[in-house]
Amino acid sequence: MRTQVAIIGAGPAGLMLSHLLYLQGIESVVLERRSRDAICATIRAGVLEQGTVDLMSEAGLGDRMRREGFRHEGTVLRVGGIDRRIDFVDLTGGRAVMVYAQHEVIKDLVDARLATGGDLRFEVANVSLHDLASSRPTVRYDNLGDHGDHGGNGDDRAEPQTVQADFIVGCDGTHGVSRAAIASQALQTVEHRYPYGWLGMLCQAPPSSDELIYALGDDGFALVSTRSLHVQRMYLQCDPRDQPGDWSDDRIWSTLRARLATRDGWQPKEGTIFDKTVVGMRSSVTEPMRHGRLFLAGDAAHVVPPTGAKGLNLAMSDVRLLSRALARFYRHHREDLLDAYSATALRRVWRAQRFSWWMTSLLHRAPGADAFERKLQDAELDYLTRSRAACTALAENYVGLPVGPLWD
Ligand code: FAS
Ligand code: PHB
Repeated sequence: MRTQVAIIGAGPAGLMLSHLLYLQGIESVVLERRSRDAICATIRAGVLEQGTVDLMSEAGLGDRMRREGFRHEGTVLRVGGIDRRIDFVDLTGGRAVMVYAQHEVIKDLVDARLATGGDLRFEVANVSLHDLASSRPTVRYDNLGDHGDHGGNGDDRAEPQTVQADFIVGCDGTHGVSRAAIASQALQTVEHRYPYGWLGMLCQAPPSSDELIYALGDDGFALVSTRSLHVQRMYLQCDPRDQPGDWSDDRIWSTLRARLATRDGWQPKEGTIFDKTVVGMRSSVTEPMRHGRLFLAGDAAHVVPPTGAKGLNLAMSDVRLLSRALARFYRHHREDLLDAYSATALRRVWRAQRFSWWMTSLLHRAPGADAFERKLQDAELDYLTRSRAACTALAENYVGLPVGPLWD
């Protein structure tokens, strides 16, 4: 079977790329190892930066996001029980963020792709990439699912399949096969691990706040986010080796109350916790993001700690760039943007890495930090909460640096 672009992975990167290529009249096949239900139920990110909101709208995917998402024009930093509001709109000339869960974005993208005849193949296995240096790279895989009703080619034989493409794009996340298909000597991966993780939970409760609260208490970080008027998302710093079972509901709520306490007695609105996960924290970047006819996008190429809410948004900015480059290739037979993709994407990736590392280091208590490091952290927080310039730097990175000549 032949196509123009073979995409590995139906996460935000793979699905948005497939949709953007469709809008440019470029055909693609998306190969996903999990089921449609599984990817639509994966609880992950929650914040769309301005550029992602604009991309969703421009791509005709913004209706439900605008109806069911929450535009947040600022956020609250709570340090030592004292609040400092970061006013995004004032500090960035009108830019803001949208709180709209990643799995909702996935649902919108899957619906849009299937409604426009997109070739999404779920529950594939044993994906392998071949002939990446040639002009006819191929992907081999086994069908495990029934593709008859998932917009595939209706061929649900359980035998090895081969897709020949002009290009392959690895959107298969941090544990995918695409990056591994590139010889290690052709890549450089740098990584930084943090000495803490996040316990994330979902609970049935009303919102505790109109805006997100990023809090630093004496013993660590806490974050109050939201999913709807009835489901709330909260996180707290934990040991990266913790398991969800190490955190009883009582322990979660007592820790959140302590880290979010203010002098006027503020407390989170509690409710039934129905989902708990522990995620480790690391920063990782693989360079270059291209090898012959294979391109990498999203978590397949880079991972950031979730504090700055950049992971999903970086995936979207990668595929916005790549879709434009592929469109220029097919429309004008020019490869200049394809040749520039890796360097251009990596400039934005490293800006997001820097911001995510800075926000994470600032708002977590590092075990083993010495007295000087603690004092330095307090001084940085004190400067941030008193300086408009420092607040502007946080705001412009959090809402997302504008896309365009100035920044790319
Ligand atoms: P994804 O990992 O989302 O998607 C990759 C897809 O490829 C998956 O569907 C996978 O099943 C598929 N795949 C993998 N291997 C394959 C193979 N061999 N063959 C076929 N398919 C394959 N970011 C934030 O901004 N805020 C957060 O709060 C946040 N929380 C997170 C919590 C967790 C537990 C994790 C793991 C990540 C979190 N992230 C968060 C980051 C996350 O949102 C990613 O940045 C985002 O999903 C990146 O999207 P993709 O690059 O599409 O990768
Ligand atoms: C979320 O709502 O999942 C969320 C919000 C802000 C972050 C990270 C995660 O920085």
